Amino acid sequence: MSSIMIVEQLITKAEREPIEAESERLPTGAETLIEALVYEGVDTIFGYPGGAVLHIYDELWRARNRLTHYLVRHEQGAVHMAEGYARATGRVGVVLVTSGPGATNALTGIANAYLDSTPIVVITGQVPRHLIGTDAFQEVDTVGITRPCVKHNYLVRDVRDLAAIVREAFHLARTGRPGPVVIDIPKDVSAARCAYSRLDHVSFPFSGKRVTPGSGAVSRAVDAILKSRRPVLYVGGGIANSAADDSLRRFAELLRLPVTPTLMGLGGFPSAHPLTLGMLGMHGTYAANMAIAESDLLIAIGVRFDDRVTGKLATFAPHARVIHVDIDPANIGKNVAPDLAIAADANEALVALLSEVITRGEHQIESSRELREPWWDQIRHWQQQQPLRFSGSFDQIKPQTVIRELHQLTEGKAIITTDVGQHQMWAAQFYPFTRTRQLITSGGLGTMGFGVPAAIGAQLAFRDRLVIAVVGDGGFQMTNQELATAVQYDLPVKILIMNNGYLGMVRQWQEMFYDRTYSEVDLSVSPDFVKLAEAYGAGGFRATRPDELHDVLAAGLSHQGVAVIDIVIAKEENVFPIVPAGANARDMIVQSDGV
Ligand SMILES: Cc1ncc(C[n+]2csc(CCOP(=O)(O)OP(=O)(O)O)c2C)c(N)n1
Repeated sequence: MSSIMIVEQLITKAEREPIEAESERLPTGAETLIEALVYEGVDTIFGYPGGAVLHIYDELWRARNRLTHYLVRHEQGAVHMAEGYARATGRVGVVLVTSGPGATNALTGIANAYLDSTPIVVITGQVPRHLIGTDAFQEVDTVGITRPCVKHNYLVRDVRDLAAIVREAFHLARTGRPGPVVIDIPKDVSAARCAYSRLDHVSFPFSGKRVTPGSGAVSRAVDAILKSRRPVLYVGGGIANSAADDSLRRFAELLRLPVTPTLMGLGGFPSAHPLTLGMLGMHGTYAANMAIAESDLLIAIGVRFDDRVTGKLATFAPHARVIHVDIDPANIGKNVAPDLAIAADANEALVALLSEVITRGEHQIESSRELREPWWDQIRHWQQQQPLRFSGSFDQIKPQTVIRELHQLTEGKAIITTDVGQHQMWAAQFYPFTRTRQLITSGGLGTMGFGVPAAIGAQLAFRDRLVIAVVGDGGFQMTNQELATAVQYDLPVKILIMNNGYLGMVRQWQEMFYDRTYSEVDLSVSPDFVKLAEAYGAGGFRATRPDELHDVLAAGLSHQGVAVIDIVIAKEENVFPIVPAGANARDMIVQSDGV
């Protein structure tokens, strides 16, 4: 937040023109907002109307040929759709909701976007200025309640600031470490008239400035990397955000460095590449976690040392020196103090590292590779010793099989969104993602209910691609009303419910760490998901036996419209490996009895 505050103080406001409130010829705040959005290239808005945004909705109707509004069924869905759209495309997702409950319903999505560095702009209505602070109908302090989970937010007090604020908001959302920006517009401001500022005249002192890596730091990093015997490249969501996947692959291949992605980093490095160790962290692979535990040098790029990755910080990578590359200086040293920090865009840093390595010459590169041959022997040993595995079953559908089957049927090409829970981890482990923006999941906040609306947003961006939401029976019931949105706009998402009749991930923890006391995790009373799908006008499919799985999945995936595929899986299957919360990699539990 701190760097943004500085930006705010230095931002040059748009040239203001005198208010002429009486003049009917001048545009209203609502019109100004629409023009400013169009100027930013926005053609898609997810939203839900209400009293405080009626002027804006009225104007939106007139602008419907230029801006398409998608009416959701709950404001949380609107924000997740905007996130899905932004994560699939790299563009800024846009949301419009009303004051009070509209804003509070949007809050979960805003926090989700903040933790996953997703660029969105959320426009909220507010009560008229003279009623602010009076506990007026549908009044909440939106700026106050969103402050801790936005990159920046605004209460627009003067219609003359509106155009400049919109420009600034988009700039902030998409630059540096991307994130959510909220613009709160009182109803009377959206009605007030003024000549809007010439949008192309708004300037930002930092807009042309790129955060480039310092050559001294790059050179020291290359020294350390070339000399290291047990290095690991630990990469996260920053790879997708800075389109650094090509540079990352070239860098890893040149020095033959092992790579482990976080959940958010999956796809940033091809999952089937011989240099990948698979995901690290709580449900990471044995090889990835052991490599971190034994590493002498962590090259951390676009990551934030999240506790689901590090476990107990004091024992995380105990022998490693750390190089941390991050575009957000506030992220560096937040959890782990690095030995060397490079505050820069991940791609620029990788390009600089790559060219520095090349200048060192063939000989140094070759001897550095040779230095690490024993390290690769050790890694291959771990991989053979404990690969990701699970036992098959003749009478129950195993969730890991479902994901493998899904991978085969989609030829590994689908965009996959997920909810949060066991199914999310199985998708991460068993669907080999090959490119950035292919997996869209709620990593930081861990928001159940994310998967379905995020899939709708991604499908809207790519109408011809196969977009599949892999969800649990719990999370699905948090946002399944958005089936109506998908059907209304003919967005043919496929929803794969991994139905275990439980809040599976919580049940697993209760089984493993609370003596099998299954407290309040039973979801055996749930709707018939096939009938529910049909009630919404979607296709409904169900498999309960292993011999049905292939055909049911294939039929559901090739269904023309929206489809819900209910797969009844083994109820008490667990996700392995697991590093218990707060433990370290060496405490990893790799399999359960009988598996
Ligand atoms: C909104 C929200 N509430 C609670 C949780 C805590 N939580 C994490 S996983 C989980 C269980 C999810 O169950 P389900 O959606 O059925 O997926 P499964 O784990 O069975 O695959 C819960 C309750 C959460 N992540 N998000």
